Amino acid sequence: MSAYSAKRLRIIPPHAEKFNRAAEAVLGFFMRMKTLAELAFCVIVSSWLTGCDFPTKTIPDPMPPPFLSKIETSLDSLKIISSPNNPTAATDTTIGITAYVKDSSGIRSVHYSIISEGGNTILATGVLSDNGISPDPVTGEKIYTSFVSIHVTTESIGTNLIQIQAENLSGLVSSTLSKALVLVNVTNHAPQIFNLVMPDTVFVPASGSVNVKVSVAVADSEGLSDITSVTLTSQRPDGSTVATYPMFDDGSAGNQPVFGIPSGDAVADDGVYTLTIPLPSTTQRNTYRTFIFSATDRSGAVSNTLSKKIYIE
Ligand SMILES: [Ca+2]
Ligand SMILES: [Ca+2]
Repeated sequence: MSAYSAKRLRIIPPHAEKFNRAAEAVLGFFMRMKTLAELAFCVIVSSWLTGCDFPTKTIPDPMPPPFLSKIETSLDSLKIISSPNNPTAATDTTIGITAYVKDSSGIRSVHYSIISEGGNTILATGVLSDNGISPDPVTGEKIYTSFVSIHVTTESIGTNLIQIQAENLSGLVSSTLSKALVLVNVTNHAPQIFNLVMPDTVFVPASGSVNVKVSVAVADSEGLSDITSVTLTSQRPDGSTVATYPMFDDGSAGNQPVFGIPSGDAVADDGVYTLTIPLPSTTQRNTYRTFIFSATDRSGAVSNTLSKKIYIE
């Protein structure tokens, strides 16, 4: 082969080929190091520019609902005169309600409800305003105000609740903030209970259970709707309390939660309150329990008490 041909074919000796591969490996190593160094440099500079938050990804908190920080009312309690013959005398009144709201996205509405003790009657419901129109003094400061007229009946005597909720423009609703509004009947009379009906002795069966029915009649000068509770308290011979149970004037409409059976009441809303107590076969025999009865009205007045022993055989 001529010198020309050898040059054209670029014949490379073996030791030169090893040298080339080593050179390529060293070059590749430095290129990778250069890339890593550039990356590290970017991270350091970016962290410095962004307050060291890069490259961590943070998940933003979900938008919080509005927050009610305080309720103020122009009165906490109201004395009224109420009787069955004059149930709403001097009881139409106006109360100022103010709610303090915190929210970052804007408030759509602030609702109020005034609910009677036990939640059976809504005395008033509506919205509070932050429009700068009297009684709201300043618009847009997130203090919501309104005058609310309430019409009081015998059902609203007692501890009513003013409940406030706010909704923001995102549709998120605050938790309910409540404040008591106590309506006191200054001419109230305590209830009376009478005509207690219950067995002297009960025989516990060898298996299953036996039902013991007890009832008591209640009266109140302000009417039966003034009664909020009639209770039976069971005591051991040493005077310690076993439990206090509610009694019912429901005409045995459905099971009562106390024992999961109907109350045994004969007629609904006649002022005779009843409770049926199931005694299982495991009940302790040859002892007695003392049952004590009383009633409470909407003004918190407690009746006389009646008590009677029941022997368990
Ligand atoms: Ca009463
Ligand atoms: Ca009844």
